[in-house]
Amino acid sequence: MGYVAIAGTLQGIPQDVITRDNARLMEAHLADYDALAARLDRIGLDIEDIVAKIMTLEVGLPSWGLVTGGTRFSRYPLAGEPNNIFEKIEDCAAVQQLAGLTPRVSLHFPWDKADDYVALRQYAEAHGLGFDAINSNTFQDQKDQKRSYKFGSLSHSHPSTRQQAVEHNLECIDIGRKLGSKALTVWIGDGSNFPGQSEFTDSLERYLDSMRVVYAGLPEDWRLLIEHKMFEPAFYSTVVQDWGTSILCAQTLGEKAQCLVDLGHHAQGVNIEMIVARLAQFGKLGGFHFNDSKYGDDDLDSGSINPFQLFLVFNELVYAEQRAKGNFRPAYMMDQSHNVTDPIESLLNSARAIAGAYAKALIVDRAALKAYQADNDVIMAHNCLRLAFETDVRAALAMARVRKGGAIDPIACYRASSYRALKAETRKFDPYLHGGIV
Ligand SMILES: [Mn+2]
Repeated sequence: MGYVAIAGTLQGIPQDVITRDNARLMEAHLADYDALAARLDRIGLDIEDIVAKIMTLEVGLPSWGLVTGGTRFSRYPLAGEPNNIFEKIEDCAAVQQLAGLTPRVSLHFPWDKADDYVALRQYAEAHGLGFDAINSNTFQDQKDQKRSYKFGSLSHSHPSTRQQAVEHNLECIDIGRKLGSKALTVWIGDGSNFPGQSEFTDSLERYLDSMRVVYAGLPEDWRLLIEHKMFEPAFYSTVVQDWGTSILCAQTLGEKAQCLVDLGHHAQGVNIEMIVARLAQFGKLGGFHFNDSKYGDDDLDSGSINPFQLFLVFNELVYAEQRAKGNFRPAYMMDQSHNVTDPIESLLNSARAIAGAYAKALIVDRAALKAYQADNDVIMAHNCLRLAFETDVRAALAMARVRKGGAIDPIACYRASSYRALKAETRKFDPYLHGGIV
């Protein structure tokens, strides 16, 4: 294989590139850090505590997000993009090296199928990576598949199609066990395009019957994450359309079943942070798919459209974390489609946006907020959140990255490494090959 072993790990971005780029920026970074430390000190916070917390944040990378995405119109692939799961792992390792908070990869089957999962696990571990939730796929037909998912999968009207979809999910669990994963995420495209096409109640009943079999196949320490989505590909009704149906299903199935919130899967104007609070309050917040959107399920980079919403989501997560006293570990993952950017650069930006929202939520003065709320001092309660949101926390994020061996400016460092251009020399490239989510 074409990788070079450095200090026991296989590095995609040469260490000397990171060291050189950090040296170039270090003086300004330390000045910014000291200024932020002084600012936080004035409101009774120790910047070291904040940095230590940021360093605990872990967000999974989506294997399908390393390849250029596309729309139903077209896809414009990038020279040097990965062609298989091993090359995707290499790119994930580059993101992890620079960003320092993405130590796991979330796989999607059958897209990421490999001949030898023991070898895949060793390859990932050699790159300093583990595996997050496994995603099943019963929203597409695969070559040589016996029954079509055109009219649904786990909720299909025909028992043989449901059985096929159940078996695929059980196979995903089996693969996940070999890889050291601890969760299965199930999103189905099942629904209807026309009133009268299917019975809402019957199709949900069939879905639950199928999911009971999948649930029974879970190892003891696994979770089953149910991902809801309001519409698309079905445009009239969707079987698991919102968090209400999701939590009902999770409660029906049992303790290991929890809800996964994808930020792009809600109606415009829905208060997503409130959904997060509700799911956390009742112990059913299992995980996240971070992304951003302007119109629908746009899968844009986290924090690129509505960073205030991302902050408000983390404000609820931090509150839930504090209430739960250590018993709160939702699986944080990204789910994005990078159509016009280099996927690695988008993932680096997203990692920074997610960590930034978390850091800002950490510096909310919760005691003051509670007091303002109790006094119905609306402006000051609101300003309590605004003050945290408007604080520039970039120096704290950079310090967390540097202490993990990462970059002060991840994208500048990535570009300095010429990583993509070097990959373009060795990876095969077919501009007409369609892959990823299109
Ligand atoms: Mn998703």
